[in-house]
Amino acid sequence: MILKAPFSGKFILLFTLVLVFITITVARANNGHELWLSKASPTSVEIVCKRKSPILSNAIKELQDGWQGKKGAKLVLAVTDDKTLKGDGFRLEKEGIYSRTEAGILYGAFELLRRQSLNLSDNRFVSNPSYELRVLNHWDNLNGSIERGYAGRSIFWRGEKDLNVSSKDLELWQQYARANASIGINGSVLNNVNSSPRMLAPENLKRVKAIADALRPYGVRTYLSVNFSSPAALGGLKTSDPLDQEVIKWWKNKASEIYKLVPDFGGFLVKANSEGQPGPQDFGRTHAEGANMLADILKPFNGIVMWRAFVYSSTDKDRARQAYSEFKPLDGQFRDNVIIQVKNGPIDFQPREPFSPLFGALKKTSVMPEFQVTQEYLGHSNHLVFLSTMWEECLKSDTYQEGKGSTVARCTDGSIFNQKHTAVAGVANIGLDSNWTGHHFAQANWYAFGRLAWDNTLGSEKIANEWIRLTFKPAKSAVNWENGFIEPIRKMMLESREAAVNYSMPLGLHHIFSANHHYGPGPWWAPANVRVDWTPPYYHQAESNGIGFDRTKSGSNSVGQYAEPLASQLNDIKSCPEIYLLWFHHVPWDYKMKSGRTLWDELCNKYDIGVNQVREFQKVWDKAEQFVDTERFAHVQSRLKVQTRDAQVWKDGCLLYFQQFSKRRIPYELERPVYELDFLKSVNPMQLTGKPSGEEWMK
Ligand code: GCW
Repeated sequence: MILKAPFSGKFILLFTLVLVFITITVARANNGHELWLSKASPTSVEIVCKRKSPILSNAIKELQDGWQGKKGAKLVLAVTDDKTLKGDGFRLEKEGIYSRTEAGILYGAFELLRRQSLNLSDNRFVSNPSYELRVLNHWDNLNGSIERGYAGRSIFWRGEKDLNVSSKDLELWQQYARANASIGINGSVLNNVNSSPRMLAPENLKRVKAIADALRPYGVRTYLSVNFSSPAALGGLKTSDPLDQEVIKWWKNKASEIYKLVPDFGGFLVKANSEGQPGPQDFGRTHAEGANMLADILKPFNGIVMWRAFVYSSTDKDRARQAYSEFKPLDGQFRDNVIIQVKNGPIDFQPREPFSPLFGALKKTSVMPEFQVTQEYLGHSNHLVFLSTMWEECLKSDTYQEGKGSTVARCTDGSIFNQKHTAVAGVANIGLDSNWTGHHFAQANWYAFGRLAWDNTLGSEKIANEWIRLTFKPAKSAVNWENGFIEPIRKMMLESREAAVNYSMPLGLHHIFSANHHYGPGPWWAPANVRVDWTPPYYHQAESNGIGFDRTKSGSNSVGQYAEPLASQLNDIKSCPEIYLLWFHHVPWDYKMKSGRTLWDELCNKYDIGVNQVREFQKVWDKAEQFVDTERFAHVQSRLKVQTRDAQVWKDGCLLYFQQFSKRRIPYELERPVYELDFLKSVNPMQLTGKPSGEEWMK
């Protein structure tokens, strides 16, 4: 088109302005889908790799697409039998990446690229994984919903009527596998531990095969959660008794069917005799008998059984004691391809729990920690909570089971006990939301889980630092990037879990949620038709003389499940760390805390500090506006508002409720409550300040 001279100047100017505007807006919009893997344009690199395989092709592709090192460098990728390397460990040398496994070379490639992005110069070292199996547990149901999922629907399932595998599915699964590989995760359990027997139906297994095929080129093995009564419920047998020959035959056939489709299938995850799930005890058999039956069947295929220790009955007087009571006597009875999967704490993924006493206590059995990446008890995907510090706290806790220094990490990674398999699991926080995890900062929890699974000695500060730098890239114009952005954001992340503890359950309080959504406060919540061990008063035990669960020797004696000298330390109110005080002790309201305050005043202070911490996070984030793309900025800003309101609700709800027992004033120097207790009791906290989780709520 030829423009007439008088208009052309203006037109071109306008056109250019519009173009610039669009470019800036598009460049500044970032939906977070790329996670920590956004790419800068690469320089050239020559890769020499004698072997050919899908995993190695991916390693080569990653290096070629992301190389930030010396232009034209030559890099060798080679599988070696170097004995200093363990499992998928790798060695980075100036001239190449070496590992005993192909997956190890892929991990080495990602590590090298990460170090290039972070401008780290020392790129010659050996890195061995802490755990052999680094597994995400998806609590995804076949109908596409996700139990305790807050980032949209399942990436794997959308109902049994729609099992067709689309090219979009394949693309997403591949992106998912790549993200996992970039942080060393090498296994995925594709479905909920509350498993439908239908999971093992042939139609569904066909889809499992398609998923496994998509994950395999990134070194991610596929596992399934199985329902223990599948032989009866799906197979039509009369029983699912693990010692019944027909039942054993049924499982054998099922296993061969699976391995025909997925030759490198990882194995089964089982939630048995827990929260209404069937299990061996239904037939008078033990957990060991149930687990061993499956283990024997999977053994010839090199499969494993991850058997959960998350069991408790409604009649026992202390839920915190039950997993230990059930499993400790079975130590030594499990096959070597059974791994007992133990939640980090003795109850259930609370904002803070002491470590589970099973760690280090099972000495002849493989034990794997289970962490929860999804924020069931930590504000769902509405709250910014960096969980790495919580997991680090658990991993570094000293169990004293084999003397000083027997940390949870060392008790589970093979350093102390000679376990055949070592493993760690994280309950995934991933869904169909375009940013994968609902909250942009929840991506950091996925990242942190992988990094800690690879190296359980890593510090959260290092992990946060890496994640921020890889996830947010400075605009060319950004000044003061380090002190204006990295530093305050890292500080906020590192503080965020303690903030969540402060505004929800400080000083060892736990499980004081309203109802089953596990979102807002409900220390009062105790409907007559609900099992008492699902109601908050069971856990906080508040009354006019004090508050807290007496688990000392004169109480439920859960302290007795810990090794000395820890047991005595926890048992004595003076030496019990205050962060666990109300977990282990029933404490008078006027008890003198280390700060010199009474327990009541201290509790008020903690809640108040928690609210103020989140208000501070809002300021930190607002100041970060100039450094972040508009889309992610607005998203996080909006959720911080929700978090602040929720923190206020937590503080007011808990303090006003507990005040009815303490009959003491909220210290005058603290901010006053803004809600009425009756009002908070009458509303659903999810509707009050939060929003439905998932992407739709931004619309
Ligand atoms: O945390 C509780 C959850 C249940 C979950 C269970 C478990 C999958 O409230 O939703 O079920 O733990 O870990 O099995």
